[in-house]
Parts: sequence; C-alpha cells; structure tokens
Amino acid sequence: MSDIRTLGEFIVEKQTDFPHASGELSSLLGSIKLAAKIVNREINKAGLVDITGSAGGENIQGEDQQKLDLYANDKFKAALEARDQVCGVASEEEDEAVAFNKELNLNAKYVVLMDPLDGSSNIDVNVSVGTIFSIYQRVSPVGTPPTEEDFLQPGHRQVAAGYIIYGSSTMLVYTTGNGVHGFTYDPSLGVFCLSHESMRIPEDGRIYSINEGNYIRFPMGVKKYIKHCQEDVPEDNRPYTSRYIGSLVADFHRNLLKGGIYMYPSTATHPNGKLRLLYECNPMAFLIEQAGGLASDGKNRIMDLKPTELHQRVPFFVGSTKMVRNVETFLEEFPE
Ligand code: P6P
Repeated sequence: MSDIRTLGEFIVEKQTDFPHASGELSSLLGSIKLAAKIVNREINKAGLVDITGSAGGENIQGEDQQKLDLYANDKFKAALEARDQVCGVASEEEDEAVAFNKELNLNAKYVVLMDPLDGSSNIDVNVSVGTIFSIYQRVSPVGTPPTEEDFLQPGHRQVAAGYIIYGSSTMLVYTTGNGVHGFTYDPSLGVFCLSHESMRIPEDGRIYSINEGNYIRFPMGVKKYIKHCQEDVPEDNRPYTSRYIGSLVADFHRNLLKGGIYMYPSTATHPNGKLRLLYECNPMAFLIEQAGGLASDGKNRIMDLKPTELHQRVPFFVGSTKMVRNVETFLEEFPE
C-alpha cells in the first residue's frame, strides 16, 4: 500500500507546478475525479441497465431514463458547479455555454470545456469511450457571469487538460503544463493510482488511425500519406499497422503509449473535419505536446488556432512528431 500514489496526493504534491498555486486548480481536478468515478460506475453496467435508450421510463435507481452521454454531461456539470472554482462550462451536449450563477461560482476564476462522453455510440458494442476536458482561466472580470470570450480562447492558453478512458481499465490522464501523468482506477479502493508518470510519445511510430471508409474524399496529401504507409516496408520489415477504434480517446491513448498518428481530415460529410476544436482537439493537442508529440490541422499548430465559435470543427492530425510532420509535408506537396 505504501508505494501507491493517488491522484489526490499527486495533485497536491505537484501543486507548486501550477501557475498561481492557489489550490483552486487542485480542487477543480478533484471535482473531475469525482464525476469520473460516478460515470465510470454507470458505464461499467451499461450492458445491464437500459441507460442507452432515449429519455422516458425509469432506470433501476428510479431516475428518469437518460442517455449515457447526457448522464455524463449532467454529472460533470453538477460536480463542477458544486465547488467554487468554475464559473461556467461549455459541452458538446450543450448548444450554448452554461454560466453557473450561484454566488460562489460568479467569483470563480476557471472555465471548463468538455466532451462528457466521446464515442458514446460505442457503448452499445462495449468499446472504450472517454471524457475529454480542457481548463482555462477566465478573461472576463471575476464576480460577473462568464462571457463567450472566456470559452473562445486559443488552445495555448489552457492551464490544464486531460481525459478519462473507460476501457479494460479506467484511466485518468492529465497535464497542467508540467508533463503528462496517467492514473489507473482501482475500484476496490475507489482511488486513481499513479501508473504512468511523465508519459512520452515515441518520436516516430508505425500505427496510423483513420476511417478509410472516407478515403475517396480525402485530400490528395492524405491519400499519398496512406499509400506511403502501405508501401514503406523498411529493412526491419515491420510494416505499418492500421488501427482505428472509432473512439478518439482510445485511439489517442494507444498511440500515446506506442507511437502513432490519428487523422480526421476533411471528408465529404465533414468538409472542415469532424472533431471539435475547443473540447476535443485543443485538450488532446495540449497533452500530446506535453508528451513530446504534435497536433495540427494539417498546416497550422492546433493550439494557435483562434476559435470563432463554440462547436467549430477542424481537420485534426495528432501523434508522433515525425508522423505528423510527414503528413503535413504530403499535404503541402499535394494541395487540393
Ligand atoms: P467516424 C466519436 O463520434 C468521434 O468524435 C471520435 O471519438 C472518433 O474518433 C470519431 O468521431 C469517429 O468518427 O466518422 O470515423 O465514425
């Protein structure tokens, strides 16, 4: 037991790493930890309880029937509102940003953007899903409701970001700008235990993740890169591997550990890409850069993009530095 370092202990231990180490960010991360445990519990029995249905009817706790992603959204919002560090939240499940208007929230200095349950369509087929979060200091005056400007900040202004992956085990992975650290949930103890300190992505890799069903409408540079992966069989004869789960957090997590690239370019149905800049691409970009990798829209650094709207989509290339640079070169050489 003595060598277990819990997430709570680690956050406090690293508190001096946070800008203006006031303890508020530590407490905010504690709210996320709590909500993650609650959501994890529901996901682990999704196959047993009809909680993937639409609204209407009652589940076994007698609660109104909720789809699991709405359930996750409610739990994370409630956990963030209950303490005094967050003045508002933007979420994939909310059309507009939600301002917390209790007195204690108006004086809070952080905003949170999240995808409460990314890849939720995979729940029905028992595939890993995840929660993604991104934290900024507000730019509007404390004591007033948050403004759109608080949520439309470029990714390089994030103070923290992370994800929870609900997979064969449940992990919470986060950064505050001082490396990337992973914690594995031990349900018997009810704690997240440090399992991956200072995570680094290999500079190069042999795994590419993309939905090749959209191939016909990929940009030519992406087609050329995929062909390169398929034909570049090196002396060591380790060819590339195509691995695509259809759950960003799961594909990202595997590539972070093994090296690789995840790509969601523009397609016929998503001319600007499918992934959302604010609560999918920016947090993953913060994490990957802190782990030694890169994240771009095919040309520009993701975290330098100036957001224009809450749910805007961007093409997304994230992973090992050499792989991201390589696909950027193909895109430059073979523009549309
Ligand atoms: P497609 C899930 O809906 C998601 O946002 C990501 O988690 C995932 O990588 C992607 O979309 C899958 O999209 O079009 O390949 O089914």
